[in-house]
Amino acid sequence: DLSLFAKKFRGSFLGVLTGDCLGSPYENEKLTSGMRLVLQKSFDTMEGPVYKVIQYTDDSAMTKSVAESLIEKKDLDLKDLAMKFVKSYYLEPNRGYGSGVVTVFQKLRGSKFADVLLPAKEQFNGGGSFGNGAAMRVAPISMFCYNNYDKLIELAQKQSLLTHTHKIGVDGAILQAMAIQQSLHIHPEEQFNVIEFVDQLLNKMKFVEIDEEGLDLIEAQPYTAQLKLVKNLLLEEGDDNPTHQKVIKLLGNDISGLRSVPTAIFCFLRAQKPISGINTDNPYRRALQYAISLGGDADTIGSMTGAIAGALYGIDKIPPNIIHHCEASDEFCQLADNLLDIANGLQWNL
Ligand code: F2R
Ligand code: MG
Ligand code: MG
Ligand code: MG
Repeated sequence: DLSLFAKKFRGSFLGVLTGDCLGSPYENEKLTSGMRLVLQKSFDTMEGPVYKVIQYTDDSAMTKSVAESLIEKKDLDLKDLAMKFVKSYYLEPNRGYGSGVVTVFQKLRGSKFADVLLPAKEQFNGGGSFGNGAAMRVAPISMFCYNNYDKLIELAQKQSLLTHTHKIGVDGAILQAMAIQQSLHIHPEEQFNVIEFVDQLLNKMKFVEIDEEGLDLIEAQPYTAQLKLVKNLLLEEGDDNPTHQKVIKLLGNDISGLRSVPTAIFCFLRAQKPISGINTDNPYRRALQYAISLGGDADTIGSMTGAIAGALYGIDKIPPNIIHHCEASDEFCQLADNLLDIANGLQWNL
C-alpha cells in the first residue's frame, strides 16, 4: 500500500508525462469546437486498450533530467544538471526543444561546462529567455522541497538560470513550483476553495515580484496581474464559461512563461467543476482535456496542468490506460518513488 505522498509524487510525475504526451499532437493547433469533439473521442480512446504508445517531448525529457540529478546528487548540482540536459538533448535532439534553448546546449558542450550559467545569460542579446522551459520541468523541485517553502523558491530559481534568465522565465518556474507544492498539501478527498488557492499564490508572489523600481506599475508584477485575472475567470458561472476565446485572450496559450503558467493553474482549478463538451466524471482527466483543448502550447500547458492536478489527486485518479499510452511511464513512476525516498531523508523537509 502506497503512502499518501507516494501516490501524490507519482501523480505529479505522471501528470507531467501524460499532459506532455497527450498534448503534443495538438501543439500549435488552433483548437475549434470541432476539434474539441475530436479531443473528447481521443481521450475516450486513451482510456481504452493500448495499441500504440505516444512519445514524450522536451517537457518530460528535461523533467526526467531534473529528477535524475536530484536523486543522484541529493542536492541541486547545477553542473551535473547542465550535463544531463545536454546529454539527453544530444542523444535525442528531436524531442521538440525550443529553438533558442538549443544554442544554450551547444555553448555548454562547446565550453566543456566551464561556466554553466553563462550561455543562458547570453540568450536573446543578453535579455534571457522568457519561454516556459524552466517552468515545464520544475515538478521534481516541488517534490524535493515538499516541506520547505524557502528552499523551494531558491531551487526553482536556481534550476531556471541554466537556460532562462529573463525574470518572466524564472518567475514562471517559481509560480509553477509553488502551485505544485500547494497541491501536494491538499488531501485528495478534501473540498478545497479554488479562490483561496489563488489567494495563497498571490500572497507568495508579492515577495517574488518585488517592485524594485518603486514605480507601482502593473507591468512590474505581471504574474500577479495574471493571477487576478485567473480569480475573476473562476468566479464566472455556468458550464460553458468562460469561453475558450476569453481564456486564450486574457491568460494566453503560448510558449512564454507569462502566458502559459497562469493558464495551467486556471485549467486545474476550473476543472474542479463540470465543463461543457468534456464528458468525464474524472476531475484529473477533465483538467488535462481542458488544458489541451485550448490549443497553442498544448503539450506544455497540458503537462504543467497535469503536474499540479496529479499532485493533488495522486496516481489513483489518473486513468491507468492513459498512463499506459505514454512512453516510459514505468520509469517515471520509479523516479517519483526514488525522489520521495531522497526527499524524506533531507533535513529541510523534516
Ligand atoms: N518549441 C516547442 N515547440 C515548437 C517547436 C517544435 C519542434 N520544432 C518540432 O516540431 O519538433 N516546444 C517546446 O518549447 C517550449 C519551451 O521552450 P523553452 O525551453 O523555453 O525554449 P526557448 O528557446 O528558450 O524559448 C522558446 C521560444 O520563445 C521565444 N523567446 C523566448 N525568450 C525570448 C526573448 N527574450 N525574446 C524573443 N523571443 C523569445 C523564442 O521564439 C524561443 O525560441 C515548450 O512549448 C516546449 O514544448
Ligand atoms: Mg514539448
Ligand atoms: Mg528550456
Ligand atoms: Mg510545448
